Amino acid sequence: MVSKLRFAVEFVPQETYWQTTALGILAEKYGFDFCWITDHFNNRSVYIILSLLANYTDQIMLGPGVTNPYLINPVQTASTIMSLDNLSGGRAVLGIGAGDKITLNLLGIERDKPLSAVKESTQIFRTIFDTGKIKDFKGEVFSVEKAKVAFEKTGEIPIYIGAQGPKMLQLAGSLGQGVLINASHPTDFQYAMTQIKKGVTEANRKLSDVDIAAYASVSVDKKIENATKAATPVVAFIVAGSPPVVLERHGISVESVKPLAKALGKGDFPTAFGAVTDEMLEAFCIRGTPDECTKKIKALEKVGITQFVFGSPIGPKKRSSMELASKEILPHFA
Ligand code: F42
Repeated sequence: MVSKLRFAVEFVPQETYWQTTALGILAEKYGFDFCWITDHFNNRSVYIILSLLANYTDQIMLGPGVTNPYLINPVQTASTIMSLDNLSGGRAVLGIGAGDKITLNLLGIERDKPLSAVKESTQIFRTIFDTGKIKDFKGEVFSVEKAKVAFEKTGEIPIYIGAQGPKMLQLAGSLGQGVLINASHPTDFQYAMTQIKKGVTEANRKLSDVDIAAYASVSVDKKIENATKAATPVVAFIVAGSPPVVLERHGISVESVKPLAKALGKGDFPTAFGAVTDEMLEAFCIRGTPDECTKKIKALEKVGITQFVFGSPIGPKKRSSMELASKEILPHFA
């Protein structure tokens, strides 16, 4: 089978701007096709880092993965992404999602009607990207009387919807050029594919119109112990934040997660990380040697993904794990 899988990296901009920029430059050199930067107000600015990356790279696609419609009005986001598109010579992609409930709540923002907010944002983005303006838009969450952007985009700007829930996945199937699914196990993707297909069918589109991305938690190293050690804290946070339906899908009881979540809540990291089981690691990340990771990525490709994102932690050391992936994983999909 000829693989059509494309590869991406995800960076959380917690390091200095120059460290993340250097990693992005290396990601391009190592052959990754996309660089997604996460967006949370408590980290460094997603758009400042994307601008730097646009300046210091030539080929890799760049975008927020994902921004949300609650902190920034979608018209402003459309204009910002078109600016990034200009700056990067047509390499901008836009990831949009409902936003992280916990960080939004800290600002007193309720995620009111998340499905409508993401749907209407996507409609606003598409209209502005395609025509440079929008008029008389009346949705449930947003209304735009008249807005015109005074410049044109450089390339096509695909919109990716970050989705886990059934309705959001269906929305991505019906409206998105892509979907970013925060998961790492084939069982979650089988479920997601069913929902995406529903959306595709309803909108009279083809499945191949949607780039289906596994936004996975990955830890690759030559030694499994090192890979596991780096993955454990990330998996602890994923498990604590997973809805019961997702835990149950992997045979993990809600009861068994309570001590872990309680320890995390108190900032008792040794106890929380110590409560991470092999079962949890298997369900919520792809970890191991390059060969082990390759097998797991191939299993996801079989289910139907078309983009694979090396998400946090990537490995014990991001730079060397990206290089390892580039030399020993990506060639299996060439
Ligand atoms: N969030 C961030 O804040 N920053 C990031 O950098 C980020 C990256 C990211 C990458 C990939 C990814 O998949 C998600 C990512 N997220 C990030 C999280 C993202 O922002 C969302 O929080 C996450 O995807 C969860 O969204 P969800 O798809 O599970 O959707 C939620 C909101 C949900 O409840 N969905 C339901 C569903 O079935 O899909 C729909 C709920 C519904 O129908 N709501 C009604 C409506 O109109 O919206 C209202 C119902 C009512 O009673 O009010």
